Amino acid sequence: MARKTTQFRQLLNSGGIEFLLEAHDGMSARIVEEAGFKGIWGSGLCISAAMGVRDNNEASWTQVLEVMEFMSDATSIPILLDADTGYGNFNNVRRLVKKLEQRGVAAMCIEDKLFPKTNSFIKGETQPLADVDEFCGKIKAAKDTQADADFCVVARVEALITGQGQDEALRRADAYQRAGADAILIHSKKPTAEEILAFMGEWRDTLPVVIVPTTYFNTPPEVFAQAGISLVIWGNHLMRASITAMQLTAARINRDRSLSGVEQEIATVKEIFRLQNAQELAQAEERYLPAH
Ligand code: SPV
Ligand code: MG
Repeated sequence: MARKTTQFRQLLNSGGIEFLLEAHDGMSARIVEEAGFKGIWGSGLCISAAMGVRDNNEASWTQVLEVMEFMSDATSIPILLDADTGYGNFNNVRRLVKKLEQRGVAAMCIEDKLFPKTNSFIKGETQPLADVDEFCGKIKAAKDTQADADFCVVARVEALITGQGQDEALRRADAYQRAGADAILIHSKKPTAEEILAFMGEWRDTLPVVIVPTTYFNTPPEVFAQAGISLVIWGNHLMRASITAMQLTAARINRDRSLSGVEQEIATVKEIFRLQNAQELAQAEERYLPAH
């Protein structure tokens, strides 16, 4: 099997449209792979939510790194980490790239905002953008640091989120391409894909484009494919699904003071063991533990 970095680069450059699904820990990452996805989005929103903190860099970057290591160890498909702003300046980005490569993370996405960031769906218009040259320095620093030529840096443009318009989005995407980014993520919080499609109409460059259609979820994937989008990220849906499942289950157990109502609705304990690959340990015990 190709290196995870190579797998991710192939996804970006497949010539067609590919899809990543969000995961936020080892278990959810394994579930994404089992479902048949070819790659995983390490969502900053969902990783922080799983920790019970906000998407404002309240979790430290090494805490995120620890989660990434569990996710990477649990899977054989590539992970694109949502690395927010890179957790500092170019120098923090350099160290981040080194550590991500050591832990088997195939790619990272950095966004042109300021540390500490705020989620794009919280008062997006009021969020300050990074200076273009400063952000280009981060991209260059990342590309100069990576040891594996296939490690990918996705540059995320937030100009549409902050309401600065297409010209600014295109100016930034162009600068990030020239700085060496491997792909552009153009983000939008509109309920339709209109501004994304308008961006694609102007973006005549060769760099692959990545989108996160959380708010324009009704757009059929064929529309994205026709627009020339390379990678679609389903950004937060395992976290949201698990929140609903946990809320319903907690309320029911509390109300019934009994497990009988939920037992048929939830995964078995055996299913947990299967997902943890308990079988492999049983076989290893046969092999390595002394027989009694
Ligand atoms: C994330 O999943 O953390 C993202 C996408 O960055 S968004 O929440 O839309 O900003
Ligand atoms: Mg994020």
